[in-house]
Amino acid sequence: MMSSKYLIPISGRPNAGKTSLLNYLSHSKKPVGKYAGTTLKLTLVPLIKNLYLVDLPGFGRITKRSKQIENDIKDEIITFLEDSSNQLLFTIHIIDISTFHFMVASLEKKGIIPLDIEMVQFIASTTNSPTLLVLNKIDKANKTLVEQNLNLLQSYDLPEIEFFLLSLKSKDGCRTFRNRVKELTVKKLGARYEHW
Ligand SMILES: Nc1nc2c(ncn2[C@@H]2O[C@H](COP(=O)(O)OP(=O)(O)OP(=O)(O)O)[C@@H](O)[C@H]2O)c(=O)[nH]1
Ligand SMILES: [Mg+2]
Repeated sequence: MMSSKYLIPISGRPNAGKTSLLNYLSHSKKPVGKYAGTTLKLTLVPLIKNLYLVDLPGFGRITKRSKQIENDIKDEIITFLEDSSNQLLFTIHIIDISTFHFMVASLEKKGIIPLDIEMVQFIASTTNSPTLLVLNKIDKANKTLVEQNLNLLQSYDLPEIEFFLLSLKSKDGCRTFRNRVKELTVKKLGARYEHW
């Protein structure tokens, strides 16, 4: 890698739990909220020297905001990913598993590809880096719903992806995920990136 500043972006729809995940990984306390659209600005949070997590604003429907703001956000995310592609170690995409399956079912009736799928495909093609797909809020989903979601995701033509089931509320699966993030970071940047 040429650049001296490395980035790990966290993308996902509004309210999926991006900021909650960032807070967990970086021990920070950025605001999280019940309503979609809590984070509207792209925010860099340091993890360790020269390595930052990037909290991307949620793309898609945002509570009480105009279509124009949603489109501006989408453009901002796309520009960021294109401009910083050589600084990205890998990308984290997060989905709310308690609503994903239902949302996709209603979209499919209209013949629309879900934004999450488009986003993961876009990230892979633009950045050429692997994606970690986090299925969050498993505390709100039973076993059947989890399986339905996994089957659904596997029915799409997705690039090189690793799945993680977790809950940022109960913290189930969080440690495994953190370890994988560290492992990948160390693999890319070396052992001095182990201690965060
Ligand atoms: N039950 C449950 N709630 C969660 C979990 N993770 C996050 N939440 C809640 O979901 C809501 C949204 O979380 P955020 O972290 O703000 O989501 P975000 O993706 O950053 O949302 P925006 O900034 O609006 O795009 C908050 O009320 C969180 O407390 C989880 O694993 N289980
Ligand atoms: Mg947020």
